[in-house]
Amino acid sequence: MNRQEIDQLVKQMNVDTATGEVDTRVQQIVVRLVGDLFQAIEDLDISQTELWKGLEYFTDAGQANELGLLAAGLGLEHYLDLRADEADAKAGITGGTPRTIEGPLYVAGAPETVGFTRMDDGSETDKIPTLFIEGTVTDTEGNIIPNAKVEIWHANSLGNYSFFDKSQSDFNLRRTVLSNTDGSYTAQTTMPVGYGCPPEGTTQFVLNKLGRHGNRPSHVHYFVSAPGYRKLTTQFNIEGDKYLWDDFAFATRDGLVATAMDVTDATEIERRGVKEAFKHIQFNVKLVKDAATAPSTEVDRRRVSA
Ligand code: MBD
Ligand code: FE
Repeated sequence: MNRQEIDQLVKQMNVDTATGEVDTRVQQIVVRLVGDLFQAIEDLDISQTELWKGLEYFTDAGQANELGLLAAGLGLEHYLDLRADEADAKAGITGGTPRTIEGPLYVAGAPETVGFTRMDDGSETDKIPTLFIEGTVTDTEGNIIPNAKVEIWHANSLGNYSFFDKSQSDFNLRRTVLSNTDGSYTAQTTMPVGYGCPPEGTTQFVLNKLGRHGNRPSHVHYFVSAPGYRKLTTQFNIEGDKYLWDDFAFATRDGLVATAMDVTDATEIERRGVKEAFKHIQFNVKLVKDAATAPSTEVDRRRVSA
């Protein structure tokens, strides 16, 4: 079939058959996607068996709750970031910390403190270095933003995230810290290790078919929000990781690479109240003022709330 015949057929089956109330936006998207699928079947001569294997794949990926992971791995989530950047540029919005993907592993409801937070439950302090993350939240001109909500989450020494990894304590390595009156925040935690897709999972299954790995560099996620500012979804990725610029989720970006400095000075160790040398990362966040003309940065997606 040619495209005209395809579009005619899709319209006959999905538009002309309407007898009830129509959600015109959903109708528009369904008609387009079904037409594009039929076209791909034509162009690639996709067989019936291949089509059913594809649908079975989505069944399995959904049952495994891996569709969010698949969206990251196929670059869909990063593509949406690039589109959001483009929309911002068109609206004349510049500056501020770059955005990058949320990923599928956020959990709402983490414990909240002001200024300082201890993120780890202490179970890994003998295994991996302590990490102090410090930074300020400012506007794009450098004016401090007190009381900004800084939500931080990251993986443990095995690259696993609490809640999804039931062996970890509740909200381990997940915290909300409000910036101080001077705009600063400090998080004491443990060094994250890069995530790898479950090797027997549905996402890695398709990555294998593409000859791709499913690894992320060591990284730390952020949501940063404050009244009057655009919500920022971002991460820093840590210098020195072999996957820094080979991230299966394409989240590493210029301006989001952090260097973990070794701190060995005895007075610094004592001042921090830790026993040994530790790592230190500075991650300052610049928020962009909200404006009526600015595209929204709020994304409504299903998130776990524990
Ligand atoms: C992660 O930790 C992550 O950040 C993404 C994007 C996908 C899988 C695991
Ligand atoms: Fe992550």
